[in-house]
Amino acid sequence: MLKKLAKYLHGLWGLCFLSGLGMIIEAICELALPSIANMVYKNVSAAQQSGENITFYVIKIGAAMFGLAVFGLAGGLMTMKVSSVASQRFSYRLRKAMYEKISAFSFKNIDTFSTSSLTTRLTNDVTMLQNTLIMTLRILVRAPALLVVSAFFAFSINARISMILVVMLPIIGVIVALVLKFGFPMFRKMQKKIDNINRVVQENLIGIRVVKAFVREEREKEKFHSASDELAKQGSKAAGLVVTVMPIMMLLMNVVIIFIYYSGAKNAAAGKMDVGQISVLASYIVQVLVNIMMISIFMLQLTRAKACGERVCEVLDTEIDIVNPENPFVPDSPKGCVEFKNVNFGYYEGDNVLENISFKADAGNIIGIIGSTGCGKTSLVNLIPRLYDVSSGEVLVDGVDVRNYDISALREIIGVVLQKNVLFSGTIKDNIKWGSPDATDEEIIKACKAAEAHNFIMEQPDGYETDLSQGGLNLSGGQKQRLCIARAMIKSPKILILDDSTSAVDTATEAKIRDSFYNEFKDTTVIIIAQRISSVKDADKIIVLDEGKVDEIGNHDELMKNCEIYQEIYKTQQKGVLE
Ligand code: DCP
Ligand code: MG
Repeated sequence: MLKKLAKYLHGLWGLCFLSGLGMIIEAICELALPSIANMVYKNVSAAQQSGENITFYVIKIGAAMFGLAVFGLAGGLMTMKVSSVASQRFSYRLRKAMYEKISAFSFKNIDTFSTSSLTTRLTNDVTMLQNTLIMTLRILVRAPALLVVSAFFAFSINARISMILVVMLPIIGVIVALVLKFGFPMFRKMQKKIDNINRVVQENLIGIRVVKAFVREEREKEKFHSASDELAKQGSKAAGLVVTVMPIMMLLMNVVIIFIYYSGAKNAAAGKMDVGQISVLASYIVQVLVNIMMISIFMLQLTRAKACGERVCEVLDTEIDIVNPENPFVPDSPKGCVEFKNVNFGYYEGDNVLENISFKADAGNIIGIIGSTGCGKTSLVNLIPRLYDVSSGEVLVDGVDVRNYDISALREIIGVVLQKNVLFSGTIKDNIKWGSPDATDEEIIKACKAAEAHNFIMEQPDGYETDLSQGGLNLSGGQKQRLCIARAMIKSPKILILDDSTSAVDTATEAKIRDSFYNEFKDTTVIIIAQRISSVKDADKIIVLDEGKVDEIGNHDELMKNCEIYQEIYKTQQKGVLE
């Protein structure tokens, strides 16, 4: 994992080095100042006894100490600045890489991560890694350096007393190892709880209208409270573990200090040490222990970062299951012929949503698909632009398996109006131009006229320049559907797939849209999924699906003769009309 993440530090190692250098400068100045002060103290006492004038000496040393302090400060500031820049760049690159990866995800990949979890991973988890990097750059060099130098001084003053450090190290090591062992799963759980909060908030915000319509505000609030509560509990558990470390460390430190004073006193009584030496020794040993503590806290941060790092790597390592083949096929003059050959399909291993589907749609045909809800209509058409791959069998476009196509080239010749369609914030024109970024105004108007959208667009306050709110909320359901159809039509696709996309449009308008397929899109193969027989009645072929299998294929008249399911649907719909 470290190796993978270190990749994003490429070119930033110079900054990391500068940051370490700054820290070393600061540490040296910090260690030198007390020793100089000690020396001044000794010289001044000696001078006082001999009656020498030392004003100039004090000013000189004072200035030197001031200079040293400023130098140390400069080192510290450099580290701050450089480590911030390095970690910001690191997180920027990491986020960018993740975002690019997620953009390349297939529908199936997206199904495995929830959007809320992806959001947490892109934001919270990356920020955690960024903070850890800053901490690493600021502590990693400084703490070990101070530790080693202080330990060296301590041992040079009195090696026997300093041996206490050797005794303490394994004890501290065991405590830290235990905390890390129990801490990691806690931190991982904590990130999951953050996912959960994001999910609750996202669902609530996206579905706020439904929430209000069903007067579910109180329940939603409760859901949010319980999610926050769980996070808080998990957070305090983890924090509880971390805070227990502190008192234990303090206790150990105090034990050490008592030991030093006790043995120091014995040595002093025997005339082996003076009081000054004892206090300097104590301060160096405390310095060593403080830095061990810093390193332990840093290790805890690392454990938390490890949990986040794994989650980030999970995204980066996801194998995208729908990718371009080795020698992708790019069609010169696509015709739009679609053929299914013994296609089986499921969303997971052992799932059978579509079974043994075979049919052929010649170029320019209009194909209707009809069947009860949940029978697999959407799943079937999703296979044509390769939004999902078949489990077995083949889907052919112009005689070539869609898996051999260059994905972009394949999707370029297909216009899709998905069942769950969305518009984006921006003007109506911007939204239509999604289908074809270089479209001229005439082409836009032509597509909108064909989709029966032109008239209502002209009634909007700014016509084609009218701003749409997020998701096109300021339009009616039927208006939205017609814009989505126009967006797909403007591509002049060879294959046009309409998944239940006129369900909110009145029958008269729908008939007009259908007429434009016959008149203006003669060469386009149109696949219409519909609930109403009237929507598919004039199709060249109608596929009747039943529980993932083809029940019957034929035109309206043929099906009326020999397809029971079709007759049944027709009867119930006629009944509604006659009554
Ligand atoms: N399904 C699934 N995972 C998905 C989408 C669907 O497991 N990501 C399941 C739910 C259904 C079956 O697959 O049992 C077929 O779903 P379709 O969306 O293909 O069904 P229809 O499009 O025919 O239904 P509707 O008329 O309601 O749109
Ligand atoms: Mg559907």
